[in-house]
Amino acid sequence: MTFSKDFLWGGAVAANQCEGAWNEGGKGESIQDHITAGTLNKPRRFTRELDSEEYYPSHDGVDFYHRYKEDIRLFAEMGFKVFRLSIAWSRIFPCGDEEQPNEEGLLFYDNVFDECRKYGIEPLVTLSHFEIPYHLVKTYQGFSDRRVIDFFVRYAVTVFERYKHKVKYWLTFNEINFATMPKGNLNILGILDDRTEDHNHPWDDKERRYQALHHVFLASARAVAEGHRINPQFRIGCMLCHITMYPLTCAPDDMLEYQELDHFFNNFCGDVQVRGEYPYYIKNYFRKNGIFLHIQEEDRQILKAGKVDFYSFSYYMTNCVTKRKENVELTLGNLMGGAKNPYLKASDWGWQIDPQGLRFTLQKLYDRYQIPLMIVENGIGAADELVDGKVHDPYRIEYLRDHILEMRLAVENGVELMGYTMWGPLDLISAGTGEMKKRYGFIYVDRGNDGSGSLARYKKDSFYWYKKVIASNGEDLD
Ligand code: BGP
Repeated sequence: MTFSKDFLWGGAVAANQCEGAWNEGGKGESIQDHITAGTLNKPRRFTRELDSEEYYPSHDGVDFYHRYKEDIRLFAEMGFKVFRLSIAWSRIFPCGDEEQPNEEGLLFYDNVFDECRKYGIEPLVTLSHFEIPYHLVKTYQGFSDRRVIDFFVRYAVTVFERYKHKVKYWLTFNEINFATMPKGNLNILGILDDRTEDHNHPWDDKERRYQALHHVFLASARAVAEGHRINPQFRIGCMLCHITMYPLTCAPDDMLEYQELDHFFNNFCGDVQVRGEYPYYIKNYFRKNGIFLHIQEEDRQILKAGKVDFYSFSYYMTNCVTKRKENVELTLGNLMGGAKNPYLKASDWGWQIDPQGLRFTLQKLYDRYQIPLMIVENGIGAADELVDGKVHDPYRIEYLRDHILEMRLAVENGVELMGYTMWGPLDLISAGTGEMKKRYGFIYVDRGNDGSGSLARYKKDSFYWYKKVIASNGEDLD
């Protein structure tokens, strides 16, 4: 057994990290338009008002809005079968609560999808990738207000109807399980408490956060049901950030700690979206912590009727968990760090590299759900150097090769895997640090952290390598 003939090879981006044109074409402000640039050592900041002294990287992105034709042509040259991108909700409904959509925004994505189709590339569209319209945050405190579910569903139905002949694959909320952490208040749920001074350490009301997440589950489930009604051919998935963890030691305490965190962060949201109901361990957690959610009887029906068709996830790194409080070496990571694994090396941004962990994860997820899986983000952020128009990036080739090899082994073991979209085929703004310097792409973009540079595109060595990988359907990884 190996990759199926129609395996979806490609790459993934998000609107706010590449489009730019933040206030063109009738687009409204999204929360991302208020987040400043940062670095590994200088956290990004959310400013309620735009500050002319600050640099907001989403405003220009890497100018995909104006250069999508060139970029999609380069993806086609690599042989992409699929291109994952998000629709910026605030391009379609600038405030989020209007009755009528913004035609210019709809037209932009018509053009992008037509361009993909021209080359036989399937678009895979995320409806919400950390991009809730800012107006919904200011006026409703995002999804903490039940009315926002209807606004989201209106947006989803609008784009499903409009693109029903152009797009078959959809994801509802990017890394939805981010909302299980206080930091997910803003990005996923659109909650910005007046008492919050630093969005990285927000004022957190757990009950409100989980209530808002309940509303996000409903919004997602209703979108799935509407999507299936509009076009029964649609395949609509959930999307989680799967942070695979290991117990740091074989102490039984560490094993139980691992199980608890794994349930809480990795399994909970997927269980709701795949199985259509809340799992026992989270109900117990709510009970123990005095969290009472308003869940109406019809909500249960909605969750059941809106189960996803496939499970997709991001995978970059792994970490360890332990009950021990002292003498624990720590590591950084995507959304969260953890205890350092002595058997692994890390990227320059401190994310531990663990290809075998990907095989483990695929097998774990398939054991759990037995529905098709898709890896929709995977890659390594590195400080590439452009010299004489060339970028030599053997470290990226090595990272991706090792992960694809493990992915192949999981498929050989019987895991049903639909596709693989590496993260950031085109260098783009880092979500975590707001930098350009942390590059993932096969295509180098001449742009600096401060917004300098010509924005010209250059093919890296990995560009030619990935082209071979796709042409050989994952057989030729050398
Ligand atoms: C995920 C996000 C992406 C992406 C990626 C890499 O959490 O879904 O938007 O950016 O992580 O993270 P970073 O950009 O911080 O390196």
